[in-house]
Amino acid sequence: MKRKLSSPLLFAVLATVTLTVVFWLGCQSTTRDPVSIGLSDEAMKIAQDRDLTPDNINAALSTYVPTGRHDEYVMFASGGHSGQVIVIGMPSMRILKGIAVFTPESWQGYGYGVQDTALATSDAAQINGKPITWADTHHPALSETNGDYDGQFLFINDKASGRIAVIDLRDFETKQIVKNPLFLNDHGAAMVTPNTEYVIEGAQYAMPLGNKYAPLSQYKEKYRGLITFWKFDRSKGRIQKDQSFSIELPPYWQDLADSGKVASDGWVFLNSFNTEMATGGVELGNPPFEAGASENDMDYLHIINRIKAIEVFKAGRAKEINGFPVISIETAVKEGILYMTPEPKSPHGCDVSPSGKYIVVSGKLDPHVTIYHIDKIKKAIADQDYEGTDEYNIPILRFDSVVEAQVEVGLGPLHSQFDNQGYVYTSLFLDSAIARWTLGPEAKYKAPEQPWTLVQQLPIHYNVGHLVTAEGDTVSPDGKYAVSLNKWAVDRFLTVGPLLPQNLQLIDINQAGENMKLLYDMPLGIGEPHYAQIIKADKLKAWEVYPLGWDTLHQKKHPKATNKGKITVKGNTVEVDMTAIRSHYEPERIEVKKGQRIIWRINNLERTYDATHGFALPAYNITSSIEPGETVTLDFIADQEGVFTFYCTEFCSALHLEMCGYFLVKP
Ligand code: K7E
Ligand code: CUA
Repeated sequence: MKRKLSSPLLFAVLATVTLTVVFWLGCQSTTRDPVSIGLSDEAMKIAQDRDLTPDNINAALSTYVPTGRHDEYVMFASGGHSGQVIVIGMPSMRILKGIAVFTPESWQGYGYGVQDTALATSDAAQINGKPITWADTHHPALSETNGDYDGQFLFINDKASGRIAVIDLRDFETKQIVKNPLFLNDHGAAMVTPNTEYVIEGAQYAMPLGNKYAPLSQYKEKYRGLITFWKFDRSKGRIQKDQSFSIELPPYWQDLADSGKVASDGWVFLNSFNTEMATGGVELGNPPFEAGASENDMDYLHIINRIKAIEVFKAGRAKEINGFPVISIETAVKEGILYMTPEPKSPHGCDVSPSGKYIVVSGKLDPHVTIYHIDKIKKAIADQDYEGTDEYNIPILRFDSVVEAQVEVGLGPLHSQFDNQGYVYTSLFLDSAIARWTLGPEAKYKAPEQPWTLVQQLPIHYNVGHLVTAEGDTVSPDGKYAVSLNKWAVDRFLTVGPLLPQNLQLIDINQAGENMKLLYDMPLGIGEPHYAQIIKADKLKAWEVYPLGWDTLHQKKHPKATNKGKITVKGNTVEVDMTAIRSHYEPERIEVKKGQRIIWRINNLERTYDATHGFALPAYNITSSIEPGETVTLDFIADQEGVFTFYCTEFCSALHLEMCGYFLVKP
C-alpha cells in the first residue's frame, strides 16, 4: 500500500535525505558546492508529482548509480531457456551484458560463421549429429579459491541436454561446452568444489545410462540417476574429460546439489524426489507424476564422499559406459562413497552454510527447512547408525541422528542463502515471500533460548524460485543485498502480451531483525533466470582490449594474425587476411569464383577501449564481432554467385558507413 505524503512528512524525509547526500558529497569532493545541488525544492516537487512515499525515496537513493559511476556488485543470472547468461550490475540492476553460451547470438558473432567459438568447435553443439541451438541454463557457478569467488571462471549447466559450459571472465566469453556422455538432462549443476578442482553435475529425470533404450516397465532395473565430477584445469581453462568420472545413482530424480566446504569439505550433498519411482502414465489411469512422485513423506538426501570416489576412480575401479568411467552403485556402497538420509518432502533446495557445518534442505511440500550437521553425519557413518537400506542396498543414516534442527519458515520453501550475520534466507514459493531465520549458534542476533528462529517474512511479487545473496555461496558471504528471482510478475509492469517478464526484486538485507526491505523491481524479459550468483565487482579483472592478434577461443596469440591485408589463392582455396581499423577494411574488394573455399581472417588492429568492429556478409548468414586486438576466422564455401556487400555492423566512427567492401562471386 502506498501512503501519500503529507507535506511536513515529505519535508522531513527530504531534509534528511538532502543532509545525508550533502554530507556524503562533502566527503567525496571538496569542489562541489552543496548549495548548487539544489536538491530540496526540486526534489520535493518531483517526489510529490510522482506520488512517492518516504520508502520509495529511500529505495531510489539506495539503487541509483549516477552516470559514469560503477555498480558495487555483479550478478550472473542464468538465462533459462534462452540458453545464455545475463550479467547485471547491482544495486542499479542494469543489464550489462548477455553472454552467449549455448544459443547463437548475432551481436557477439556467436554461431553465425565465426570458427573461433565454443559453439562452432564443440561436438557438444550437436547431439546424435543434429545441431542443438538452444539450452535451458539453470545454475551458474563462479570459480572459487579456498571457498571464495575468485572472479576467474563461470560455469553453467544446460538442464535440457546435460551439458556444462566454461566461461572465461577475462573476456566474458564461452570457451568450452561439454556434453555428458551418459545422460540427456541434468539439474544439480553447475556446482564447484572449494578450489574448483571439480565441477559437479547431478542428474534429473532418470534414464538408462548411455542414452540406451529400455521400456518403462524396466524402470527399477534399467533406469538410473547419476552424478558427474568434471575435472577442471584452471591453467588451461578447460574441463578435462579424460580425468572426469561419474557415479551411478538410483533412479530417484536427483535435484539440487551442493559441495561441502570447510567442515564438510570433501563431501557432496544431492537431494532427490520421486523416490517413489513413479513412471507416470496419467493417460493409462496411473497417478500423474505430480501425485505419484509426491506420495512419500520422505525422500533421500544423497551424501557422497568425493575424496573416496576420486580414489576409487584413480585406482581404475570404475566401469566404462560409452567410454566414460562410472563407479557403480555396488562399488560406491562397498567403498563407503554413497549414503542417504531421509529428507522431507519432495525437496528442492540443498545448501551448505558458509562454515560448512550445516546442510539446509527445503521440502516443497513441507513448511520447514531441515538442517543437518556434518559432524552428526560423519558420526552416524562411523557408527553405522543406519535405519536400513534402500532397494539398491544403499545405507540410510537415521534421520534423528543426523538432523540438527527444523525451522518452520512458511509455505513452499525452495532455496536458501546466507549472509555475514548468521541469517539464512529461504525463498517461499507458495507464500510469495522471503523468510529470514537464524542459523543456530552461528547467528549474531538471536534469542539464546531459540537459536533457530524465523525472524521475518518479506512479501515479494510473486512466487519466488531461487534467491541469491551477495557472495552467498562462499565461505564469507557479504550480506548487504539479496535478489528474489520471481517466477511470476503478473501486475508489476506494463502488460506486454501474455508472455510476461520475470521479476527480479532487489532486497536490502543490511539491517538486523525484521528489517529486510524491498528496493527495486527489475523486469527481465529474455529468458527465465533460475539461479544467479553475485560477486563483488572489484574481484573481476576483465580485459579492456585483447592483446594484438588474439585468438580469443584459446586465449593466445593467433598463429596467422597479421597487420597487413592480403589475398592468397591456393588451388581452390582463397585465403583472405583482412585488417579492420577505423574506418576501413583492407582489402576492400574480394573477388572469388563460385565453389571456392574461403578462409577469411579479420584482424582488428585497434588498441582503443571499446573500438569494436563488426562484419556482416548477407546471404551467407555470417556476422561477427571483432573486438580490439581480436583475430577471427570465417571458413565457408562461396556457393552463391553474385555481388555481396559486406559492412561493419558497429557504429565505430563518423565514417562507419564507409567501412564496407564488395565480395564478388563469379559464376
Ligand atoms: Cu528453477 Cu535451481 Cu533449476 Cu529451483 S531450479 S527455482
Ligand atoms: Cu567499424 Cu563501423
